[in-house]
Amino acid sequence: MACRRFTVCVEGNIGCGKSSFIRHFANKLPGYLNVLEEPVAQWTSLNNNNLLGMMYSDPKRWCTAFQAYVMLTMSDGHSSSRGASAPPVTLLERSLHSACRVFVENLHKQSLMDSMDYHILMEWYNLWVSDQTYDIDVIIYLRAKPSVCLERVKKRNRSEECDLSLELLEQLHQLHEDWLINHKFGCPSTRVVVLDAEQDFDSLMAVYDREVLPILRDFA
Ligand code: TTP
Repeated sequence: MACRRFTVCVEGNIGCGKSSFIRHFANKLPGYLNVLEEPVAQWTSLNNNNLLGMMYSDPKRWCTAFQAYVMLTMSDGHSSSRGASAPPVTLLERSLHSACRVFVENLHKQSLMDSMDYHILMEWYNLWVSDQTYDIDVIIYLRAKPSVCLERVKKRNRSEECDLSLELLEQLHQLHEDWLINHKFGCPSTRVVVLDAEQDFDSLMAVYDREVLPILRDFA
């Protein structure tokens, strides 16, 4: 019989270090965690099309198709936390929630997404999240200044993000803050743990171990 397990989701701006966080714990607790990295590879190879790149090149034309596909791939991730054979804890990189509450909201706010498209995506979102499959037990918010995120984005040099601006990171930062700190929109979890993600890699991993391992092990 399908059953829900403990679900922890890591959120934060583009470039704040979610992937490093996820990989760190995947290596630390093998077998205990169902780790779901964000499916960026699917977004860059849909029927041999790089939909992420198309969205950055022409957002008005492609943002709705892109966000609809992101939501679909994210919903698969949430579903995999069900099932008797799943490990006890699922660690998700991002969620259906941030795809909507942050990215869809921002595209609409910046008049890049048409209002009709926005309302349709939101109706899908509301339908999905009425099911408890999409509930999150703990959100870990990796909080970093947009300027720090931009440095990291430049350093990793993902081709689709070559023109990514500080302005976009500031908009997305504000929406993460509104969502997770100021509670302006519904939050899918009653527990949000905010971690300063601005330090160097080794200091960060030490902080993450201290703050996050007890949360993950709590469920054993
Ligand atoms: P992120 O989900 O922020 O992943 P990341 O690889 O930047 O994370 P980190 O550096 O913290 O490890 O974004 C991945 C790319 O997908 C980025 O270019 C933003 C884009 N994106 C959207 O445009 N809309 C969305 O709904 C999501 C989830 C991502």
